Amino acid sequence: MHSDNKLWPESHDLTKESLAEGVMLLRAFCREDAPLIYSAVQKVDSVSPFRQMIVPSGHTMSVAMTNTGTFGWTTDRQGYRYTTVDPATGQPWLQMPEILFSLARRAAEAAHFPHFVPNSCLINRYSTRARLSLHQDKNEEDYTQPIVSVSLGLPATFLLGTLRRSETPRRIRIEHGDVLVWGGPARLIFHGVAPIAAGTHPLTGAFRINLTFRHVAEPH
Ligand code: MD3
Ligand code: FE
Repeated sequence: MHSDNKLWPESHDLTKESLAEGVMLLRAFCREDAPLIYSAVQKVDSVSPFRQMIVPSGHTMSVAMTNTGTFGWTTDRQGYRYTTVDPATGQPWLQMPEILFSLARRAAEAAHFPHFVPNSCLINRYSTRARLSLHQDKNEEDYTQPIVSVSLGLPATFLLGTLRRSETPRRIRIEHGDVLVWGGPARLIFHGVAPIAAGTHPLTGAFRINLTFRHVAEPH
């Protein structure tokens, strides 16, 4: 248990807050389900292990990634893309566990996107100092559906930018169990994650885990 508030500050209550047009923050939305969600993450890891991917510049990402669902996001020296097969195993990504699918649907619905059908879930694992620099998510080719982001474990400072890379992003503290829904005008904003501070979380240990649920357009 983490009853000592000096070691683990009290968490947020369940609230719904609009951070910007199209950005809804659902505090503590999945805190109760977190152990089950984390078990599903471990199952995904057993099929397609977390790995640090290489970006086209040749640098290795500090964040380790895996995927579940029909499509998985990957990068290598050739570029960013969605694939149906995990390049590391030659096997399909694990079918999205029902607990993850239903969580994403419920969160989207709470943020007024009632028809969200995720077919891709990218799972990011951050250890101490891992970060994600400011970027846009542009590989899905379907910007009518939202992205649902679920955070577990160590807290993070989320960088909430605008449609312009040059504008200074807002810093939003995201904690275990928080869910963010990004849609409409927010779908193409620049965003990132500041370096994760060292710590230990009762469920995830030394990690922060983020799941992003997406609807990826079928190849045409
Ligand atoms: C806003 N992940 O995987 S989740 C990513 O915490 C990514 O691991 C971060 O950015 C993380 O691409 C942030 C929040 C998020 C995800 C996708 C978005 C915000 C977004 C796409 C468009 C706009
Ligand atoms: Fe992103």
